[in-house]
Amino acid sequence: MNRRDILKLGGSALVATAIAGCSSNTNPDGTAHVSMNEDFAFDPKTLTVSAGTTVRWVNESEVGHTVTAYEDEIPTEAPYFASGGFESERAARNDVSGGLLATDETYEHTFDVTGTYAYVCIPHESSGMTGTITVK
Ligand SMILES: [Cu+2]
Repeated sequence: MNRRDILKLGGSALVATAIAGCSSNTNPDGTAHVSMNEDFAFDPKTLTVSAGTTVRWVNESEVGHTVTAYEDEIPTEAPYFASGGFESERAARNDVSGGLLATDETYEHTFDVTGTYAYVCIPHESSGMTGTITVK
C-alpha cells in the first residue's frame, strides 16, 4: 500500500466518524428514533430524514400513545400511516384504542415520498402532542 492509499483511507474514516457523530436520532440498524415520553411529547418533535428511511417510534412512557398522521398534512402522493394500521385519519379517530402503543411498544413507518408530514397522538392532541417529519 503506498502513501496515497493510506491518505485515502484516513479521509473516508474521518467522514464516517463525522456522519455517525451528528446522527443521535439514528439507531444502529439505520432506522430513525422518535421517543414518546412522559411529558406527552414526541422527542424529537421535528425530524428530518432522507427518502427511504424507516422511522421507529418507541413508547418510553407509562401511558398509551398513538402515532396518527394528519391526513391533510402529508404529501398528496404519500400513503397514509397510523399506528394500528388504519388507512385514514377518520378510521384512526374512530378506534383510538386500536392505535394505542403500550409501554415499550414500537411503531415503524418507511418514508419514501419527499415532503413534510405532520402527525399527532390522538389522546394527547389537546396537550400539544404533535410531531413533524421532513423527508428530503
Ligand atoms: Cu400521547
